[in-house]
Amino acid sequence: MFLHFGVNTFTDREWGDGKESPSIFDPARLDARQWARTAKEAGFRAMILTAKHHDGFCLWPTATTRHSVASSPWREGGGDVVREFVDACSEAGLRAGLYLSPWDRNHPTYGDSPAYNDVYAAQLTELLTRYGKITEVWFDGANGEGPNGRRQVYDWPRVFGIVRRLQPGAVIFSDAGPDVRWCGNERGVAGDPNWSAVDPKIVSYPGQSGAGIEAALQHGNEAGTVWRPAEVDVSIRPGWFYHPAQDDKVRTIDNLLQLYFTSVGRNSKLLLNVPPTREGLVHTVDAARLAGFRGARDTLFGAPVELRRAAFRPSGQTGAEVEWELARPARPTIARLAEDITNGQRVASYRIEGAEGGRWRELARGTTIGYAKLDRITDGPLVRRVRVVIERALEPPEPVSLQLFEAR
Ligand code: FUL
Repeated sequence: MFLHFGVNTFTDREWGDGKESPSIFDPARLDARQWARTAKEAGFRAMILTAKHHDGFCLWPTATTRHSVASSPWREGGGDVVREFVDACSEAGLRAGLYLSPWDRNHPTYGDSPAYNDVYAAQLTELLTRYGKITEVWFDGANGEGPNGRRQVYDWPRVFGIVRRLQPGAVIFSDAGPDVRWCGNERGVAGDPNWSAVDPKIVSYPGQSGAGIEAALQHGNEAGTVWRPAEVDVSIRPGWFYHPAQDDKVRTIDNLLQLYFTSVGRNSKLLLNVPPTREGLVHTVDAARLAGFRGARDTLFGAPVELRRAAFRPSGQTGAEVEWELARPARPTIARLAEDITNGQRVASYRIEGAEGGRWRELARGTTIGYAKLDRITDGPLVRRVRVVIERALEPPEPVSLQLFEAR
């Protein structure tokens, strides 16, 4: 779960200009445990907080600027949102991640490249040394000019090096990874196909734009040499920050399910943004939708079909069939395929077929599989046997695994 929170929450804006007074930051009932409880109950495994957005306001008391919670009335200037966030994560058994915007519309050094790069490095160092284990660090691609049109040149190798040194276990997210890549849009839709490998020369720094970038982020590259799976970030509301006028525009349960199928179901990870309110709480509408989303997933995946693997038949160099028998005849509504990604990702196209007696009927077809591929089977037949026909693989295929679910 992604949490966008900061001065924009109080000004009703999406991008602050850095001129906000810290005096507006005063979330009267801020309760990071409520965020964590909501996330945990909905089945999330990690939370990522905007420690600093483009406006430059820091949610922790930093030595690098006065533009922070320390200058706000909240907890009389003695508060630390990042601390409360990481503590709530660890109490709830959730992993903690942080977003630190490189673009900073407040800091006076911004645009003076070496000076600001030192500030940014110091901010990152504070975040990665004071708060225990951080499992993901999120680097945004959005980037604008500093005062007087000065263009800030970031030092990405230095930034990534700081994360590696201070939190060697953390996953680094950006358009250009190095560990996890942006999926290329904010609509919640990973590419089809979606390869976890990329050609690192195509998107080489965060915020790069131009022809072919979006497609490279969406699809990865079947001939890619670097493993950089896609992450899908999308908001439960039209905006990333909380706006009261959007309380009736929170995504429906059906819409959230669709997102699940176009992200997790396409070999990606879902990072769903749920922005806290001005009070500092997840809104009741959002919390109710998340609970409904969880319930809907429990129903959809609640009745697994018992399968017994019957055969694995390689065909040629790049094809294969994997066949299963059902313990009893069933009418599956969802198929979940997985490759053993410790051996990379190989399948480029497949179909799933089922048979009751003799004739095989197509239930679903697709391109890449990866760690997870979900297919919905609508109006499918009753079947006693199923098979996955791997039509094309990059290397001789390994047996894929299959789970089937029935409607409850
Ligand atoms: C974008 C930012 O400009 C948005 O405000 C938001 O943080 C989104 C996740 O990334 O690049």
